[in-house]
Amino acid sequence: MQKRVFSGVQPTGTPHLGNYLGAFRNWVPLQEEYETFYCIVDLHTLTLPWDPAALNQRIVEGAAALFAVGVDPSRSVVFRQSHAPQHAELAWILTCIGRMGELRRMIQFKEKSKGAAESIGAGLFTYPVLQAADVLLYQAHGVPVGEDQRQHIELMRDLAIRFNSAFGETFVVPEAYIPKAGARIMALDDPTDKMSKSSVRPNSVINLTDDAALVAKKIKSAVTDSGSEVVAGPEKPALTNLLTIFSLFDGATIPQLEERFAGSGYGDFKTALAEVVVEGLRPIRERYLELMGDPGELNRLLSEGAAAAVKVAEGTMVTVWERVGLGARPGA
Ligand code: AQP
Repeated sequence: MQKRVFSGVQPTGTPHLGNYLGAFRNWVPLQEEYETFYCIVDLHTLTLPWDPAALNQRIVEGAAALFAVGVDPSRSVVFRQSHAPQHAELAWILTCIGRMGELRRMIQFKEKSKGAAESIGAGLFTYPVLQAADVLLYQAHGVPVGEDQRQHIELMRDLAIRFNSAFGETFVVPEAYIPKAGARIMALDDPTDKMSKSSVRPNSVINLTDDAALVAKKIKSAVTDSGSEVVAGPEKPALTNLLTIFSLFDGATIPQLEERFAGSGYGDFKTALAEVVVEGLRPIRERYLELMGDPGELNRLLSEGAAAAVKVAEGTMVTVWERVGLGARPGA
């Protein structure tokens, strides 16, 4: 059987350069080698306050972004998480074998609950278990994600191993596929903070939908480090981030770029960076806008994807039901 890959994106806002460089661009070549499942994880979005009136639009935008970067609906199963109810069902069973202590250690929970741990929704606490269900349902071998998800993949491995040893071999134990470069793109206005969809600082993020003038403006206003040399290094976190972005679009290594920009100031470097990013994003943006012109077709593709996903997910649930002693699945 061809090995499988699963990954997801939350419809929490417009996808950005970090999502693209850390995740989406790596999802495209995997279609050559693997059976690929890419999911708009809408149930995850409910873990923090959300706008019900905007959610559906965000989901369609997430699908458009994936197709615009080159995910091909004829080769990948692209679907909405909430349209495969097995995700929530398996999440419950895994929650019952998950441990409070291991969930309490999740860095994302600590960051996102920021001191409000007592009043935050319980879904934010258990969401890594839903994420484990997302992947384990498809018996995925690989999970291509950015660095921020490493700890959650460790947790899903632990849950799979624990389930297999308690109830018998059921799940493939997945591995994180984290790219060597681009796995953590930082905010343009603060290189200590991850570039994030839900950021309230518009100049911190380059969205895949930003036009050329806006990209240039945001790059021009990006913070830099002290000194004037275009070099990467631990004392130059802002330049390291910008050089990483340059390198991923241009193909040159960071040492080659340092050589290319030796003697240039930050201004010239930023002008060149803006050109490279604008050119790199141009075809994605154009395709995205074209796809967004036909939301009916995007919804049709998502429905087709959901039908294919449910078949695989239900197959896993039939086994899980038997293994945990719930017996035959209704309708199986
Ligand atoms: N800054 C980033 N650099 C590299 N990769 C990143 N990813 C997210 N931010 C960066 C990767 O993008 C994929 C989809 O992310 P997600 O939708 O699951 O959201 P997230 O990881 O919680 O981060 P966001 O996009 O910033 O959203 P919010 O603000 O809602 O938390 C994942 O593979 C992720 O690793």
